[in-house]
Amino acid sequence: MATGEVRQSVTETATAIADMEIRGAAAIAEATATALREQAVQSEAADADRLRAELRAAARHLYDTRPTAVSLPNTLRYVLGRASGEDVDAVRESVVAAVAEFCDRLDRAQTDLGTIGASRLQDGDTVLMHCHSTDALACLEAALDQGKDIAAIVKETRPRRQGVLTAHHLDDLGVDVRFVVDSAAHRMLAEADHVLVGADTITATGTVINKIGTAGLAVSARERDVPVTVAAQTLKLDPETLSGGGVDIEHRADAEVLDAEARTDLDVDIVNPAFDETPPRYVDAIVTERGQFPPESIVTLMRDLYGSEPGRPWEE
Ligand code: RI2
Repeated sequence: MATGEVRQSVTETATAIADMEIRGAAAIAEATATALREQAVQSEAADADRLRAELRAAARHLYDTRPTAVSLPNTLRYVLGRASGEDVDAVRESVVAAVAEFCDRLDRAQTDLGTIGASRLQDGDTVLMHCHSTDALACLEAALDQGKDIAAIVKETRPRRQGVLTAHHLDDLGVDVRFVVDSAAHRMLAEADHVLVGADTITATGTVINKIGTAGLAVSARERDVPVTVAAQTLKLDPETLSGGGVDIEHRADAEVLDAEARTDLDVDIVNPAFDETPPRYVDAIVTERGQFPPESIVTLMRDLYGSEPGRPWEE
């Protein structure tokens, strides 16, 4: 199919995801679903097969933006798997309905997960957070709603400093926040009762793929006897890892680490992996909307939800 038939709303969403104007696994999922709906609504396809081909092309375009967060391919699976019907209007309507249902489930999942995660936090606790995760924040917000007094230590999260977003969010909620540079994490763990982070992807072995710095934080937390909770709705479970597949870790631009001026006359390789892998033994619980699980047992839930052969309908 000619690229021109991928609607502008899809290419704009893809660019916004690649540039991280839209970021965070849940936000990427919602934007991806919405872009597929716009493709269906705006399409001038003459028949059902043509519209399905356009949707697959739009999905490929979105898929190619960021490689690590599995919420993106899981969203494509959800919507494309429901693009059914004999004629073009029926396919269009099925996509619109699927996206509405998907976005509703996304919101409910985060609310339900928040309530479950909040049960792990006690009145008076201090929570140490890394990066910016709406799933992790949902747990903290639910704990506040339950009347618990929770304080936070927020890590800056170099290079893109998403910790600033978390600090703003918590400050707006009236939480007592201490903001620290990443290298202060080990020291500050002495004053924390919990580490609470999100996830971009969870593998079948219970390995947590999250923003770079999570793995080191989790290892330090174990050394300090601070429990590590990962808040991740089931959209973050990667069914392709059920058959042993790995997760592609995104490497981003040098300029995120050092700006052009700092790089002048500097002949070094800058390495900028956006994510790292935390082994399951350093994680106490993965909190999902279906309950909280020891990481080693997440494989059962993954199989129940996705089956063992998830497929890639956008490649068909
Ligand atoms: P929610 C973010 O990645 C962070 O790693 C965060 O923990 C994760 O997405 C999940 O975000 P990035 O998009 O879905 O900033 O919990 O690279 O909002």
